[in-house]
Amino acid sequence: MKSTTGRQHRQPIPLYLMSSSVLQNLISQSATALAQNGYAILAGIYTPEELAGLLRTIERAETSSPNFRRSQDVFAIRNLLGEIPALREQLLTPRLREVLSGLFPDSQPYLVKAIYFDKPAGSNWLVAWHQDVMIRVNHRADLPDYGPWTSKGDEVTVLPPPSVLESIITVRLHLDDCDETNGALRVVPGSHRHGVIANDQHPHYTPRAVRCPVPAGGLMLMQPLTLHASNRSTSSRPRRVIHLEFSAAELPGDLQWRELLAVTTEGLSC
Ligand SMILES: O=C(O)CCC(=O)C(=O)O
Repeated sequence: MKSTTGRQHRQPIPLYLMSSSVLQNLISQSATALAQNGYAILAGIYTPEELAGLLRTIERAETSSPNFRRSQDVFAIRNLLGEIPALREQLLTPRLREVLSGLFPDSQPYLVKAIYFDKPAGSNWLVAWHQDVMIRVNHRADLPDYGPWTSKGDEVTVLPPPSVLESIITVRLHLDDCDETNGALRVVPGSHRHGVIANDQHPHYTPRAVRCPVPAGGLMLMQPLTLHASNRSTSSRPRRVIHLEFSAAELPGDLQWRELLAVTTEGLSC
């Protein structure tokens, strides 16, 4: 496409068309940015065909389980890879493997949580400032540095010690182009370095917030302790995201991540 000045407009080349060494270099820069700022964006990791395949699998899923929660303003699928096992192989593309190797250079990460969020066009769903501080585990246990605990049905969550929260990297795969009109996350750069921040302290941090637009097929990487929020949608486009959390941390005793899947050569498996 030519601009009015006659200069050629170049679309950035998606990472899925670049050589492995370029990809590795960009992943390494993103890992550094993630450690420093608590977030980073990697565009062009999934091809349009891969995204279409993921969406087809999600759309065909049987939705009767209580983990599928649909309202006018949001459709969420909790325990996504437990509910739709076909996604386990589809998600773990060679490029996602490269991303994980770059983010966890010295250890083998596990998938510890997966959620699908569809914020439909015009959705009123907004998410207030928060950090993701609770982890989902298999049962309650009397452990130093773990707590408070919450239980609802068979769902048990706990606030773990900081080392566990710091071990988690969130990888949000965007299935649609996402900008400020359809619910791009806002984050406070560097807030992950301040531990758990009390709600009444959030206003000291949020004036420094930045917005994180991500093109379809791109990843937003985030530390769970990064303060984040998202707005209502004023767009006619949906914002569909697969939210994955990875960690290489072992939990103590027989406490275990509730959704634990190993990253293997076949995909993500029990
Ligand atoms: O997807 C969103 O807009 C918000 C999700 C979120 O904040 C979270 O999963 O912690």
